[in-house]
Amino acid sequence: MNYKEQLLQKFQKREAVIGVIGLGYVGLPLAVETAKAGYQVIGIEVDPKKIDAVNAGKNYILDVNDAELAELVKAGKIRATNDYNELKNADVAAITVPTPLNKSGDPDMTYVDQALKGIVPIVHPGFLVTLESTTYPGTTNELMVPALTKGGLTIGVDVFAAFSPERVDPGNPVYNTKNTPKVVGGSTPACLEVAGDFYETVIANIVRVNSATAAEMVKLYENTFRAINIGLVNELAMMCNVLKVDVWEIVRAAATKPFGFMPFWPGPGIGGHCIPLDPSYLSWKLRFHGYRARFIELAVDINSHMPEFVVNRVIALLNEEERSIKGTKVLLLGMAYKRDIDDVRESPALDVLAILRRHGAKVDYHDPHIPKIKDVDDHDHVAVDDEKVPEIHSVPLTPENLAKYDVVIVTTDHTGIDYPMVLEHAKLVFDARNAMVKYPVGKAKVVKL
Ligand code: SAJ
Repeated sequence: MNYKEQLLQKFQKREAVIGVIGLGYVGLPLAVETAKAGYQVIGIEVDPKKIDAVNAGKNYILDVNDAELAELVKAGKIRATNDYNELKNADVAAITVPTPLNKSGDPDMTYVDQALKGIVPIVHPGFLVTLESTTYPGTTNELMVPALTKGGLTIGVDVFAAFSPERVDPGNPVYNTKNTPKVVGGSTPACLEVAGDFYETVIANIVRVNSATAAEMVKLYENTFRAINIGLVNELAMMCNVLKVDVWEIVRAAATKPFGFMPFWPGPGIGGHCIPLDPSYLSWKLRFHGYRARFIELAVDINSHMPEFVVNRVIALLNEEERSIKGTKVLLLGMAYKRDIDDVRESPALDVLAILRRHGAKVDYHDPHIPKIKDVDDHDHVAVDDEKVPEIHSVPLTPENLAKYDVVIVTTDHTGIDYPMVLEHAKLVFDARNAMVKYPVGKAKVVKL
């Protein structure tokens, strides 16, 4: 029996041991679903706090069921470690580490490189490595395969490599790791067969494509589609502001078209670890082939301008009352990058905060999901994790506190906010998310994006 058949048999009998590299918002849900499918799962994680939490059966990911994780850990089906040697008898390693952009906007493959450095010494004949982290087209074949085969193994014969993009929508109440169709592309047909068969035992619906590069492109297209359409509706918001029409009414009415249309909504910009970054992986790669991805560049330009647009709108409102932004007290309602989650990564609210600060405004925030953040650095206006950077805390949303602020800006439309109370006690509200639309008018003056 050859190595491919050995692996396929182990998958059928759930005898394979599965490593998941990176136990974040992608890796931990994958580890749980893989263990629930009957496999022994070993999570490799660099953060000791996460390792201890998992081994204590304590969940820290919104989309993972606390009791399920605790039960699987108690049954010994999942454990976490930072030692790759614990994978020496494993059969599969799924890489689910971050793939950020660096300061110059180029892909930062540090975490993928670190994962490969850990896997290569333990990889053995009859081993499957799948990459799930969103990355530039060609990563699997140009970066991962050479690393796995430099010790003499042959791809598609004794070692198998595939790309299978994560499609996690944090906080989505309907779609999760188990029921979201999973695209899989192999470095060779045998790699596709092995990876497809593995994922088929864990996830309901597998979509096989002809190559790892095709699978990489599928993911980038999905997220580029979103970034460009969000950019389009953000430009529509700027056009509506010029024409003095209500962009929210325009989109709402357009969305009544039952075919050939999909609504996107304007906002203060785009955040998260995917949509702001992933399209740049595609444009970066194409630049090496002398091709300029103009739609992507334009979407990045418009979306990254939205925090400035929001601040300029507020400055114009104050100007109407012959007041300056300097010294104005502003409360940002929402710091998370989207509603009902606790993640501030790339959040546009951080940019709004930094820009307001640069104009001399006095800014606080309230976010029920985010009790504190690292203060924002005016220079590159990104919350830094440096220990010495002070923290700023979410202020309680009370009538007394609201009365202290000249302007309230709705930057994230969390559902758990007492909007009627804000409308009653705030003076001026700039609603960048149209969160107030369904509430009766109160004393506050409300202006929408
Ligand atoms: N946003 C808008 N207007 C919109 C939609 C989104 O301004 O109409 C903003 C959001 O507020 C947020 C950013 O864009 O700041 C990204 O929003 P998102 O809904 O795309 O959320 P993510 O990045 O958490 O998750 C996305 C997934 N979202 C959906 O499919 C709804 C999906 O694209 C990917 O599975 C995931 O990124 C990923 O990990 O790639």
